[in-house]
Amino acid sequence: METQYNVTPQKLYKIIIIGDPTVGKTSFVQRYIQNTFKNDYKGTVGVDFALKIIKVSETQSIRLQLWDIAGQERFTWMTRVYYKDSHGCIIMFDLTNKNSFINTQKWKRDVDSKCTLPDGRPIPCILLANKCDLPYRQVHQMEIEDLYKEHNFIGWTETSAKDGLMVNDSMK
Ligand code: G3D
Ligand code: MG
Repeated sequence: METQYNVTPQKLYKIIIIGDPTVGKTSFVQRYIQNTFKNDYKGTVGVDFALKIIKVSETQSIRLQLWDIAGQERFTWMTRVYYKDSHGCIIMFDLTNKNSFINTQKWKRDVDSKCTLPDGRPIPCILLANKCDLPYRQVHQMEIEDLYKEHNFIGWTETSAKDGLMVNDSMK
């Protein structure tokens, strides 16, 4: 929510990250916010928040609030609450897990059916193909290209939360 009483108003953008369990959502957020990759934490429960302040010009910065669905990766009434008032959405899958790719369509439909921008347009969604550092892929570039177009994502890219590949670039 945007605070009305801030002395130096900075726009706050709520960005949600969704996708099947274990595709790398939490790792991605950690990489982006702290530039670390940890192997040892265990799946969190509930919702995790992370905040990043981004300088967009000499005089202007914005606040990105990242919502990590953290262990609630099911389609329930809960997701509606989680999606509410978001400005942008990251839908992630794991390149080595075909099912997680197929399910990105469900995630997209779930967002679009439950939530829009205030003006009624769909929440802009980017599609991230994570774990591109791993050799054995189950999803081919052509399939991603087709799905991204057909389901009106604003873009897609391969990422590696592990190696920090395309993490900052995709967020920009
Ligand atoms: P989630 O939040 O979507 O459920 P996590 O996913 O961030 O918890 O990551 C799930 C597992 O995938 C973790 O492995 C994590 O280390 C691994 N992972 C995340 N991103 C990458 C990546 O880009 N490359 C590779 N190779 N692995 C990744 P563990 O073994 O800890 O369960
Ligand atoms: Mg997680």
